[in-house]
Amino acid sequence: MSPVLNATQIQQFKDEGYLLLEDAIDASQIASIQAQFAEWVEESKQHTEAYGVTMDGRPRFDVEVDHSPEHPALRRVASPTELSETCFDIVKNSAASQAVVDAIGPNIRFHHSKFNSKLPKTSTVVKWHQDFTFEPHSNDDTVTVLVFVDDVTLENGPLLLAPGSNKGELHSLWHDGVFTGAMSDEASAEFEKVAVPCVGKAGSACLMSGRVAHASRSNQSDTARTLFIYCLTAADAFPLSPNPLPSEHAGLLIAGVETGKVRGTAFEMEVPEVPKGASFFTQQSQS
Ligand SMILES: O=C(O)CCC(=O)C(=O)O
Repeated sequence: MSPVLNATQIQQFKDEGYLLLEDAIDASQIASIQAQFAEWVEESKQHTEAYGVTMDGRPRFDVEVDHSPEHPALRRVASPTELSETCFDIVKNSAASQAVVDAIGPNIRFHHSKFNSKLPKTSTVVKWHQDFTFEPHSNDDTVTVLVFVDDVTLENGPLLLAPGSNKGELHSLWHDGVFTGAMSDEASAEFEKVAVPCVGKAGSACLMSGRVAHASRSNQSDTARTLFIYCLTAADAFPLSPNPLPSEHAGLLIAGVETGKVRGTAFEMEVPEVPKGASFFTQQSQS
């Protein structure tokens, strides 16, 4: 595929730690994953707690505490590239993935994938964190791609980003000996002051540096906010801790070539806790 980012966009990604890309995914692929997600929501109505199983034995589908058949709150599907050809295809072949190649390529590897959903009027929130401190690598060329499966609006719990925080410190997710998956209240309050919402039409994608601080509030609107999220890394960024969302596709080269090299950047951080529950929402509920 030819490059999709120009030099200004690449610089913006480097400076601010994120970039919104419109029309990053084909309309037919979005329609397909909307239909797939709707089926999973129907299925979730038969469950009262996390269900299904992924390759490490943890549940694949996770529901919020306010989930019920009348008010479904399916909040997470783990490793959907194993379930959906369309998801796998988006990872291997989309303008969103090409943009990652443009930003940190040419050699790019798949790390993990998931859906995060906030169905209408559900309580799911994401506390302030950086992805890198959940999934450290030998260097920080790691990018999370958040595909908008629905239109994301100011009302339905958009991603909030702290521009430029990718250049700052790696904030601890450990507090009083507990891995809470969230930054301290003090750091979170500082990021709240500068938070920028990332909104756009279904089919857009937000590229987010693994180091940028982000969060999101609950969806109190009548429209769903579902994201298909996947993480890509430079091929020479080697994982330093177990994959929190292992899958049969982890480590797959999706662009470029194997170089047989590992590259390091200097940083210091605490080793994350491998999740025991269905998702990081369980870890964040401990803070
Ligand atoms: O679903 C969200 O709003 C946030 C997603 C997120 O925090 C992540 O992908 O790391």
